Amino acid sequence: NKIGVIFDLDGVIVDTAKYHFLAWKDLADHLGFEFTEAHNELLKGVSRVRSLEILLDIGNIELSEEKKQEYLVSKNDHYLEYIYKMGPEEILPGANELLNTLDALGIPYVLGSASKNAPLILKQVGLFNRFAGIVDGNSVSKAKPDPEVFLIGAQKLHLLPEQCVVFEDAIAGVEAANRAHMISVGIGDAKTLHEADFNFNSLTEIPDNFIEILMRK
Ligand code: B16
Ligand code: MG
Repeated sequence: NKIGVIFDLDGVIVDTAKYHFLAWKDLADHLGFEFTEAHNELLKGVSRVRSLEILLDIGNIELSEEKKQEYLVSKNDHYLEYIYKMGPEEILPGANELLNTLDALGIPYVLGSASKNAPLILKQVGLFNRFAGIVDGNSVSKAKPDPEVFLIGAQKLHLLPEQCVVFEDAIAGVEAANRAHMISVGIGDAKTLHEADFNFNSLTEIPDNFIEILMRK
């Protein structure tokens, strides 16, 4: 049977969460409150605007729209300083191997990320040209857990949602895939991502024949 794959970016292909953390923490420092790695978990898979709202809630801070816009820009500028230092060595273990397997089987794949920086990040790590399409934070009007990002991904794959397999590391992303009626594969803690159809701790733990088994379903 025909299938296609949609990959989340942060937490599946690369770990940019650590750079988001550094940039958000810097803003929290500036605003005078503590922002921890545990807090950062709440921002995974969430849009930039929503991330700022969550951060301000943590610090119990209210800002004008104008100030918020200013901080969104400065946070992203700071974040991009880290992104411009990224290279292919930052591709997460197992990702290249999985893409090679998909290529060998002739299975198309696209990106489905909340990040507006997704094309740049893929270029930095040398994967931009491998994807058949990119759906990112610039192409959607509704953020995950809304299924929009993955439904556009299915269109780019020329496949029905039921024929799409989504690799996700965030709860909101798994929920978006499920709401889109796609096959959801959770990458990370299985307890956290228990709503996924399949769970693996990392891409390296996916069995060699996993994709072929999905094709037979
Ligand atoms: P940006 P993903 C998400 O990427 C990140 O997990 C999330 O922490 C971030 O806020 C969001 O992208 C937006 O990123 O500020 O670059 O537009 O996991 O959906 O690939
Ligand atoms: Mg993610």
